[in-house]
Amino acid sequence: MLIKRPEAIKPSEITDQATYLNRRQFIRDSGLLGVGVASALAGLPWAKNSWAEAPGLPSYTDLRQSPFSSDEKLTEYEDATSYNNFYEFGTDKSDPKANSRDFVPRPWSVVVDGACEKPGRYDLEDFLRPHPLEERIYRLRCVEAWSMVIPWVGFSLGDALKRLQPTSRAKYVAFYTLHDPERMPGQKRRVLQWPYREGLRMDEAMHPLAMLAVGMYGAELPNQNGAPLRLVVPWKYGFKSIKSIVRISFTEEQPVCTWNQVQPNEYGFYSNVNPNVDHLRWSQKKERRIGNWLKQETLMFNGYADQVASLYNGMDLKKYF
Ligand SMILES: Nc1nc2c(c(=O)[nH]1)N[C@H]1C(S)=C(S)[C@@H](COP(=O)(O)O)O[C@H]1N2
Ligand SMILES: [Mo]
Repeated sequence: MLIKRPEAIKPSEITDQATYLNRRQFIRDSGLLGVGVASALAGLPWAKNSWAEAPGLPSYTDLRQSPFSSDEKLTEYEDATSYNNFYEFGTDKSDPKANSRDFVPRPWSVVVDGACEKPGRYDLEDFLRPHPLEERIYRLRCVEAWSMVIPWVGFSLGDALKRLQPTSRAKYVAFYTLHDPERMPGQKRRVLQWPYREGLRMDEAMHPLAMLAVGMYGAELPNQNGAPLRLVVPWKYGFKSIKSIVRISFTEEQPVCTWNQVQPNEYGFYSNVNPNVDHLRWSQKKERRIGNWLKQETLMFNGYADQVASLYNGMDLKKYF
C-alpha cells in the first residue's frame, strides 16, 4: 500500500477543493497521523508536551525557530483549537470548531489594493511562495482576559508588505476577512458588520514581530484558527489578529476596525495589551492562561515592551487605547 505521510504532501499538490477535502479527511481517518507527526516533529518544543494531540492536518517540515519566541509552556493543542473567537462561525467559544468543520479554505486568493505599486489578485500559493516559513512561539492575550501560548507557523508581515511596494501615501494597512455567508454561517446573523476588518498603522505592520500565519503546532491552520491565512500581532489584544484574510489594502486614513466600529468606547484602534488601561467593563491587570488555575499579571504590551514600546513614544496610551 502506498501511503504518503502527511508531511510529504506539498501544498502544490492541491488541485481542487474535493481533493483537498478528501486529503484532510483521509489524514483524519487514517491511523497515520500519530506516527508521521511524532517522528517528524519530535525535535520541536511543543512535541514533547502534546504530540499525542497533534493536528489532523498536513504538517510543515524544516521550520526555522524564531529568536522572538517565548519559552513558556505551550497551550495544549486541544485547547487552542476548541476555545476560539471567530464570529463568522458563531459567538460561543466552542462554535468555531463545530461550525467550521466543512469549511474548505481553497481555492484562496488575496486581493491587494490601495496605495502600492503591486496591486492585484494573488493566488494564495503565489502570495506565500517567496517567504520561508518559520515557527514563532507567541503569547496571545485576548481582551476577555484569557491567554494562550501558541507555536505559529508563518513569516514576517513586513516582508510580505514590502514586496507589494507601498507608496508614501500608505499610512495604514487594512485587512478583510472572507465574506461568504454560505461558507461562514455565522455571517447570516448580523452580530457584526461583515466582513470582519482590522487595521494597523504602517510602522506597526512593518515591525518584525507582526506575523502572517499559515499554521500552528507544526501543521496547517485549523479552520477555527483562521485558515488559510491570518494575522498575529502579539503585543495587541487578540481581536486585532484577523483570520481568513482575503484582502489587504494600503490606506491614507485610519481604517475601520470591526470591534472599534461596534463599541468605540470599549475597543480602540490601537488595542495594545495594557494592564494600566482597563476595559470599560473589567480590569486588564490579570489574565488566565488557558490550562492554568491561577491568574497571572498581564505584562505591558503582552511582554513585548522592549521590542515595541518605541512605536508609541510620546503617545498618551489612555487616550489612544
Ligand atoms: N475574522 C475574524 N477574525 C478574528 C475574530 C473573529 O471573530 N473573526 N476573533 C478575534 C479574537 S477576539 C481573538 S481572541 C482571536 C482568537 O484567535 P484563536 O481562536 O486562534 O485563538 O481571533 C481574532 N480574529
Ligand atoms: Mo479576543
